Amino acid sequence: MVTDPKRFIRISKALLPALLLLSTAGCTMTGDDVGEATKTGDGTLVSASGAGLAATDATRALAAAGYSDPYLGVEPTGELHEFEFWVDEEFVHEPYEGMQLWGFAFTTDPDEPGTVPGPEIRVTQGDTVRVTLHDRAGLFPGHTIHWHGVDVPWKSDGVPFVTQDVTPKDQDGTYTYEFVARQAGTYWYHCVMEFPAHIDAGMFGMLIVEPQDVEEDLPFDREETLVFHEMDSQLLLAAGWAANGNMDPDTRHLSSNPFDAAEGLQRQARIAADVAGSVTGDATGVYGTSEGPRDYFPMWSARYRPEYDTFMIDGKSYPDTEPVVIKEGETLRLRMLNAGILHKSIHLHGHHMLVTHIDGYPLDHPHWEDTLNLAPGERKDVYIQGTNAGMWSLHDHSGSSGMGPAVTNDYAFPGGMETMLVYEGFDPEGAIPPPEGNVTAGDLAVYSPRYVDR
Ligand SMILES: [Cu+2]
Repeated sequence: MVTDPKRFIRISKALLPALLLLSTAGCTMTGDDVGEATKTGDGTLVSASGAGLAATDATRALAAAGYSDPYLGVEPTGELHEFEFWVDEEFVHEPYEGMQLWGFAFTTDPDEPGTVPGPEIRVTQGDTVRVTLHDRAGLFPGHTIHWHGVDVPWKSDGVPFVTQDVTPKDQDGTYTYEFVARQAGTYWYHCVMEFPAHIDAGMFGMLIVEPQDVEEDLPFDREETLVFHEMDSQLLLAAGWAANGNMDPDTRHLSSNPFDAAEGLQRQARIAADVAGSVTGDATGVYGTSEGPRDYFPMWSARYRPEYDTFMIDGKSYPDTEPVVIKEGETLRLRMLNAGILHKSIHLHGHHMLVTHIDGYPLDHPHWEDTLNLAPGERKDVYIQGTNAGMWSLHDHSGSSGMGPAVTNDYAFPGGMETMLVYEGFDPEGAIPPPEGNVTAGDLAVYSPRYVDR
């Protein structure tokens, strides 16, 4: 069966005492009848594994009022989706032309390079997901996968040193995660090792769980996903250089501001010291003389002090971001994820966005926004209606002290977390043509020809 979140009517606190009296009946249930009981909100409770749960009076009263997870009663479909994941530790990241960085990326084929974001996992609510991570950790301390927002069995939660070993040499270099995807909606997965360094380097992807009954969702014509995340290019250049010997911070780095050079050199020296310590396993090098070695595991985690200067949507920075396409008259569902650790403020020009889901769950009352907060780790689904043909900027409006504004590449506007909502078949006559010859930051402010060509 499928629970219907829309039927979950929240009952006011005033009714709680009455419900408390009504809900004192026996509370232990079998797995067969808990689903229906949850749906009707009669005070029974289902555990994350789908089994009935003996709950306290307080817990049952809250459940009776509708405050229990409507998805936990969803029964498994019996459908199994198996995936094999590897980590590409020599991933060459090219967020925009002229900027190549070293990174980590997931791949489902050990002979193919990884991708950022990683492979999208899309299953139906109630399906079983089984992912085997092949951790070929060589220089680096290993990886895990956390299923962000999904209520998985605890041994599948991917928290290093808590739910699993991290350098699983004693497990044939693999670790298997398995769970029933009971929660419908927009979720994601990411490595937790040395958080957030491995995520910044590219270790994340979308996990989308379709409802068993599509009628549960508001209708839409077209769907897109957008993942926002940021990097410290200097740190990754220096780390790649130290680890692989093939990333030269001087030649790979496209600096648009010569006055940054002195600061850049200082940062490289600082990073090189941190990374050299990490790669050689020399804890003294990692932690320096002021802190001294620490006495809990692992001693060899690198210092990570990012100064973000590279801002990406789906692993690309403007003008290399992919446009979002819509057709006049249709409704687009946009699933947005903030995989980075900076707050985002997503602004769409020319339209308002109907916010329908937060963290996978449908809102009781969807609402309209034009500037949408997206906290680190958060997902928001919005519906956009094609009511205003043209080319419209869709970008992060934020920036914070010490970091670049999000619409810059290496601190120069325009770039970063910027893309365009483009109408299919729209005649771009009147769009400003790209300049000839040398492209300055100001010149780049015009729309890229790649958008006009579509
Ligand atoms: Cu990792």
